[in-house]
Amino acid sequence: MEAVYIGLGSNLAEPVQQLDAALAALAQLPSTRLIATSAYYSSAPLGPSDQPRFTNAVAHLETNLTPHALLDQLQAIELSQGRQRNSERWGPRTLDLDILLFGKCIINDERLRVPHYHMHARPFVLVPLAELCPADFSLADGRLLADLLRQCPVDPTLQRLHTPQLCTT
Ligand code: A4P
Ligand code: MG
Repeated sequence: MEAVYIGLGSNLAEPVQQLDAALAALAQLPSTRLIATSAYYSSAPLGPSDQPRFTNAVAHLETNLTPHALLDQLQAIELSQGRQRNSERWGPRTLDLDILLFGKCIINDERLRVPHYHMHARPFVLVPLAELCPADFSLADGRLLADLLRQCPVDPTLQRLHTPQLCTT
């Protein structure tokens, strides 16, 4: 089993409920266990500012799926929750599921970049991820999560919300 961390984000159609439903779906994935979830966090949108605030969280899974099979499953969950892909970069969405880390794998192909390419600069990813990881946790490329957190600009809009009930099977 590989330890995998998934970033969840939503800013449309009741974001908290979108994340609740997504966690329930992650808990049902084949050959996969939902181990833990971070608290939910609210923050101002990164990118176009004429869109609602985002709710974000990170989930820790263990899986026997391959990275690409997991991506297929995540995209199916996004679609089942009304995700519409359009051309606007960083635009609003009902649900975004990103593979942040997949064990110690480094992947760079046309479908997948892991570790996720923007995670090192995003407090709404690093802060919830750090809730789930030991203090000396390092990424596949050797960077320490604690160093990334220190170097990341502070987001004054980031607010911690509640911790969701863990919905394991
Ligand atoms: N892809 C490559 N690597 C990965 C990966 N590690 N995990 C590919 C998931 N997918 C990956 O994704 C486009 C393609 O990326 C996929 O087909 C997959 O093959 P997408 O979900 O269709 O597009 P996207 O989410 O719009 O792109 P991107 O770059 O992931 O968007 P971001 O960077 O997630 O930005 N502000 C706040 N506060 N909180 C947010 O969560 N999110 C965004 C979206 C903007 N502003 C935000 C937030
Ligand atoms: Mg995405």
